Amino acid sequence: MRLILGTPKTSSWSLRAYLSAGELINNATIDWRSFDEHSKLTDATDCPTRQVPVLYTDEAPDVAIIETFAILEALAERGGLPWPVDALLRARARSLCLVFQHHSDELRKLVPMDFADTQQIAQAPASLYAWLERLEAVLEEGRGEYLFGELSAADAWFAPLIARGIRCRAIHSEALKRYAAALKHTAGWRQWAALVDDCDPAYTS
Ligand SMILES: N[C@@H](CCC(=O)N[C@@H](CS)C(=O)NCC(=O)O)C(=O)O
Repeated sequence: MRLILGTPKTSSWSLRAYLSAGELINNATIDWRSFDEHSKLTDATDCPTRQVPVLYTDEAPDVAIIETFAILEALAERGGLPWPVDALLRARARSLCLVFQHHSDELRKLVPMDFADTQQIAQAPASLYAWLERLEAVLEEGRGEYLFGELSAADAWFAPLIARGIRCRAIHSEALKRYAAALKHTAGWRQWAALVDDCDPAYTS
C-alpha cells in the first residue's frame, strides 16, 4: 500500500488518512510531498486532482483512490480504523463527518492546522467552538473514550479539529479534555507528531 501525503505540520487531510490506516501504516510506503507558498503541491506526480492524500492499494497499484472520505472507507475495508459496528451509529458517524466536510471551509482558513503552532491564535472563532460543542455532545452520550466508543474512522476524521482546538487553546470541557488526551495517546497521533519538526508540546503532552 502506498499513501501520498502532505507535510505533517499542516496537512489536515493527510493526518486523517494517516490515522485511519491504523496499524496498516507500519507496512505502508509513504510518499511525502511539500507545499509551495500558495499551498499548492510542489510535486503532484501520481496525484490526479493535484491534492493529497492519495491511496494506491497493493491489489491495484495503478488505481488512485482520491478524496479523503473514500480513502478512509478503503482503509477501513482493508484493516485500518473501522467505522462503528452498529449500523445506526455508523450512519451517524458518516453523517457527522460529511456535514463537517461541507461546512468547514471557513474554519479551515481561519485556523489552519499547525502542529508547530507557528503563530498563536489568541481568539478561537465561533465556528471552532460550535464544532467542538457538537463533538462534546456526542462524547457525552457516554459510549467510551472515543466519539462512537472504540477508536474509529470518525476519530481520524475529527483529529484535525482537535488539533485546531489545541492550537487555539479552546479545549475546556472535561469531556473534550479526556477525548483530546485519548487521541494524543493513540499510536497514530504519536507517530504523526514525531514527524513534525518543532512539534509544539501541547500536541504531545
Ligand atoms: N476534498 C479533498 C481535499 C484535499 C485537500 O484539500 N488537500 C490539500 C492538502 S491538506 C491539498 O492537497 N492542497 C493542495 C491544493 O489544493 O492545491 C479530500 O477530501 O481529500
